[in-house]
Amino acid sequence: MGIKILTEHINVPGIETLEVYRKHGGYRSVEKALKTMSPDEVVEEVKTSGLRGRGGAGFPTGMKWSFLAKPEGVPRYLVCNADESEPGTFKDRYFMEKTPHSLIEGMITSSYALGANTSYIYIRGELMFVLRILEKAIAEAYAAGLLGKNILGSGYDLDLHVAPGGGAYICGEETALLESLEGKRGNPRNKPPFPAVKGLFASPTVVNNVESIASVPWIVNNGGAEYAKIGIGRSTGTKLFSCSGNINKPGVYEIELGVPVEEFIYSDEYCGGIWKGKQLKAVVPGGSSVPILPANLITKTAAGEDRLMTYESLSDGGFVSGSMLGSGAFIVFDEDQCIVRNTWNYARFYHHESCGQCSPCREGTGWMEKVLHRIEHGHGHQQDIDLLVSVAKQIEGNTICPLGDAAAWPVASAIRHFRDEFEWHIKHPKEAILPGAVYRGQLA
Ligand code: L3W
Ligand code: SF4
Repeated sequence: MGIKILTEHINVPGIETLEVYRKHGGYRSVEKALKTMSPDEVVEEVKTSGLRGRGGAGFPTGMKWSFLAKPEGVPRYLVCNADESEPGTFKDRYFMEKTPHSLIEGMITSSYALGANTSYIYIRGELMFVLRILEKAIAEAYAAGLLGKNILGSGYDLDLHVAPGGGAYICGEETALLESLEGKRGNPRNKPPFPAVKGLFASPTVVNNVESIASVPWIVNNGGAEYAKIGIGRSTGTKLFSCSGNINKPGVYEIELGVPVEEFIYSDEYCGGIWKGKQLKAVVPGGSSVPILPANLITKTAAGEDRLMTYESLSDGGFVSGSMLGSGAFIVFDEDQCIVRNTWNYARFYHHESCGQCSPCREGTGWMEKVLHRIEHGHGHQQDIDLLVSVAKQIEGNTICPLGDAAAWPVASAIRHFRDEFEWHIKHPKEAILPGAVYRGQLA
């Protein structure tokens, strides 16, 4: 069992209450930071820790905090992105539901570091039951003097609000989230300016994922240097993974970054191997927005090295500039899964969720969905495969927000790694549309 930073006490009965949470060391970071550290010292510890954003992009949290503009007389905000909607991602919901005070503690310590006196948790609209859990915990924190005026007699004030979204995936994009929080339609803004300069209500704002914020108390309690010792290379600390698909033990696992992917899939401590002893076909390591990797590339890189659960190791060899660790949604496909059907399913999702502001995304996601639909339903043409690649290329890098790239990558990577499966669908349409029909060529 590796070190547990976020989930050590997650199964303690009553941990969702302030009383039990405090008995297990809860809110120590608030006492330490507010009474013995300056805000800049907290920022320095987070920088030293090497903590990277857990929402998908892996951007260094301390660096983001140090970008926060501090004009005189202008309020600053911390906004927690709890709009978890990425297909395959359910770590933040699980975490908030089980241990809401961990997030609230992280919000107080982080808001203090940033000089924010009003902060928000923007939560996915479908998670009303989690919103109620958070609101109850926030009320307990106010009653105990951990929120509100003059927290623990330190002179620092913080008001914390929970705001539900309306259920649109795009509101998880940080600038769309801010628009939504301001009461407007959740359309992404052009960047720059980044939220750190002009964010909520045009004020400097930091937007961080739930898990990133919840990692801060441990860093404050133990020091950034201790955190940096956990993990490997530039992938420091622990990370939550939402594991789903054809595995024996789906669920949320906290791992020290650097565990070999093979161990993660097959060990009983984590995914427990492929369901019913079937053969592994492919893995989407970081949520539907990242490329799919075939079985032969998920445990070893093209150079034959062990692939590790890190930001650096999980890439598909230059196809995507960023990491494929993404939001930590580890989706496993066994030999009975159809890649074409799955790719169409993703395309349908992105088409539905596109906000429609930019033409490449608005039109391109629709075209990809239609072409994939016809291939999956036995009406594909040979040229459709290159057409899909061409549309994906024209979307990538040409849109306001990353939803365009997120729609293009799964399609382009599925074709890159499973082209023969697409060709089989087109050449054998009557066979391919039979219920349960799967191309098994690449498994031989
Ligand atoms: C100030 C600069 N700030 C960058 C900040 C920026 C943002 C962060 C990362 O997308 C990915 C996306 C999804 N001055 C700055 C700066 N920043 N340069 O750093 O920015 P960026 O643009 O690299 O990414 P992003 O817009 O945050 C996130 C991918 O995550 N994803 C989806 C996740 C979905 C969920 C969910 O449902 N919970 O997490 C999965 O892989 O495709 O590529 O804060 O402001 N010069
Ligand atoms: Fe909207 Fe898509 Fe453009 Fe993002 S890329 S702003 S979702 S149209």
